[in-house]
Amino acid sequence: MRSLGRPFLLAAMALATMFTSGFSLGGQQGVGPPKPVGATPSPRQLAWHDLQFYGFIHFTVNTYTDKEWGYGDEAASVFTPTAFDARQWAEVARDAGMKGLIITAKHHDGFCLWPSRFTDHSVRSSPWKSGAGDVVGDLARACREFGLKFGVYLSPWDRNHAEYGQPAYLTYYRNQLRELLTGYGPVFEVWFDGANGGDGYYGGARERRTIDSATYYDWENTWRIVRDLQPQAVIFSDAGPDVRWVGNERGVAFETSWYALNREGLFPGYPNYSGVAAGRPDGSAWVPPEVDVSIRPGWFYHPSEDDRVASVDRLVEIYEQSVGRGANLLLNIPPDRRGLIPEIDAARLREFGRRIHATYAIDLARQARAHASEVRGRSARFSADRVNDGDPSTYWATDDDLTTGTVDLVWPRPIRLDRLVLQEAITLSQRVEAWTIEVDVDGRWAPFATGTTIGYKRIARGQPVTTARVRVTIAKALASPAIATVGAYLEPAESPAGR
Ligand code: FUL
Repeated sequence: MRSLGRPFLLAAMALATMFTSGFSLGGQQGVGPPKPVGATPSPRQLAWHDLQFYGFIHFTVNTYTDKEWGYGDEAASVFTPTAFDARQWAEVARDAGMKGLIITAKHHDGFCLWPSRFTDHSVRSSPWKSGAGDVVGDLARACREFGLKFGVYLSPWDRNHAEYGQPAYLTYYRNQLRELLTGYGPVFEVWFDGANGGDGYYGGARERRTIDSATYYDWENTWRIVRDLQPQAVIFSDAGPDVRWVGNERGVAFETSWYALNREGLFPGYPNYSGVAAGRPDGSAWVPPEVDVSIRPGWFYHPSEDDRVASVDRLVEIYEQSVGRGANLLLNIPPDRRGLIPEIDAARLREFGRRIHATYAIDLARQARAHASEVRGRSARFSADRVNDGDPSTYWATDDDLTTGTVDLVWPRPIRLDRLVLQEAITLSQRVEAWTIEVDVDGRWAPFATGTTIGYKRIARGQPVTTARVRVTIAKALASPAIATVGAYLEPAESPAGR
């Protein structure tokens, strides 16, 4: 080393500085991160994206009257769980891989699963635990015990309440919201439903009440209560502000799905929602979609649907069409009349959890070397190997003037894979509009999968293939791509159980 002399050393150090600090030989830019090109997520939304999968609990008088929408005249005496156990719900949810549970604290029928101070129409008037029970409290506790987050659904439409449709009902609704947000510990999501069918019991009036969904609820002031009391909670509704409805209940997110949305004029129950559900690349607000779907045809438990519980294959399909398209999955798992997740549903969920874990536990890309067509400012900070370093906060990026690029994964020996997972650095907004993945088969590139948007996560599923080289091409982007992850996975050989 000494014999090389001082001038050589200085030159080598200068070169090393250029490459590690990313000095661009092109010179047209520095080495800072790319700038966002539109809406970006808030910290509470980023935390929400990380959850990916959680459950919905639909449970109320409907469970006992065999209805989907109670009219509001159901006597509290019908609510008679015989073996209620919220710990069983939470245990099943955890085993399925869920990260939280959201409960219908009050559905459209108005019956409250917690002993609200503002009405007698609640568990307090039911025979269950002689009126001393609290479903919401028991679930919040069970979620804490099993490491799950806890969320609430409070139906704005209340077919029981005499004052529904008048300003006084809003006071009642907000009082209930405050009870739920102050009495049960941290809440991760508050779910505001847009449904409103008009007719109901309404304290005995038994009539049709139409409200103007755009103005009646004065949503901005209701949502402020959530911000004040649980600032970390995301607010879900057709209009966001944090999370939006995907626009269907079939368990499928849009193939091309933009997180951004123009929220102006939107509200829960917005009539032309299908026109806005996919988002838009130039939308002003970050409002990512959530896919809500039930494991059974109905949202509530019906004995007649015991043989229509989604199969494990169907659940995997739902997962890959929701989480795999950058949305979060809210899977409904309704308790039965005992107050338990039925055995058949529980078995499916556990088998599903095992299958997802077995497929995605080992990222084969970690053993590959990554190479990129370009690296932003030639900086190690944005180099190709950021896509498979196991750290989703780092990313491969190109210079600002490029909106295309390729990154290759190369393994020392061929591996077998059937899924690739792409993730964008979403703190820089959503950028990619089109990508393709090819695999090297006998020295030639063969198509594996192709798609459009990526966002938080895109699961690309193809035929199982043995290869030592994968190429991801970003073919079109709103701005220079920033790719956080390229992962490679293989679903283990099929086991017939539980399908
Ligand atoms: C809908 C409601 O009308 C259904 O009963 C269910 O709660 C679903 C999740 O949202 O709007």
